[in-house]
Amino acid sequence: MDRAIIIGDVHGCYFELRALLEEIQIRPSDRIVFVGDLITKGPADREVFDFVRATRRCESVLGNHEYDLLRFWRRQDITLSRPQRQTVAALGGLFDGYMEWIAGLPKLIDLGDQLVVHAGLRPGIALERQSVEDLTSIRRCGDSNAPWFDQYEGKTAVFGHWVFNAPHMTKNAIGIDTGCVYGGSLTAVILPQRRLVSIPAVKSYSRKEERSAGQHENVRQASLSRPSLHS
Ligand SMILES: [Mn+2]
Repeated sequence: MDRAIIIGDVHGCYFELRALLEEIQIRPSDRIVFVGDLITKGPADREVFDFVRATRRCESVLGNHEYDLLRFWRRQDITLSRPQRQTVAALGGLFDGYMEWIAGLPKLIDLGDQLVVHAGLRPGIALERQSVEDLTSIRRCGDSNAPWFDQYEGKTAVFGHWVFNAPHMTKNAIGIDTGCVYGGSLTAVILPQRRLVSIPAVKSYSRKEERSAGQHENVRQASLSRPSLHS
């Protein structure tokens, strides 16, 4: 049976990515889909970008960090965070080429029975009307300010962005960012079986304080609730 392997936020953790693919025993017929945030905060941004670009069956949706770099490249009004500036430096003279590739990434991939997005979907809004900001950054919404995935009832969405201690699996949403770059693990979910595979991080590559300024409020709010929140 053809499988889709959905991989959580890599954030430059190339070693763990290769170990994860090894553990899964990738087959030629597998479709490999990343939830975005391939880069920033980790040790090997270029290697991860190069691997995903060069491997024909790999795809990725746009993450908030790719989106921020894209806006910076397009000279839109954005101030990069320190980890993002380090990524720009790591990409060096090849930055333009990487950004041309990033500019072509989809914001959402529809696998048929499941969707793949970076952050999530705004409940009650049609797929084609979801904003790029919501798709790459949504966390909480509505009058209750509850997590989007506790309110969403559409086609099963596989997402990253929200760091969980363990994969968060419900009928309509599967969260697979288990915080590899913070010393957690890199997780994949294999569809349609919903089998989870995780590889522990070799070490913590980034402290959780290193976030862009605009996210601090979310983080304070999240520290009161059970699942920990990081970008
Ligand atoms: Mn993110």
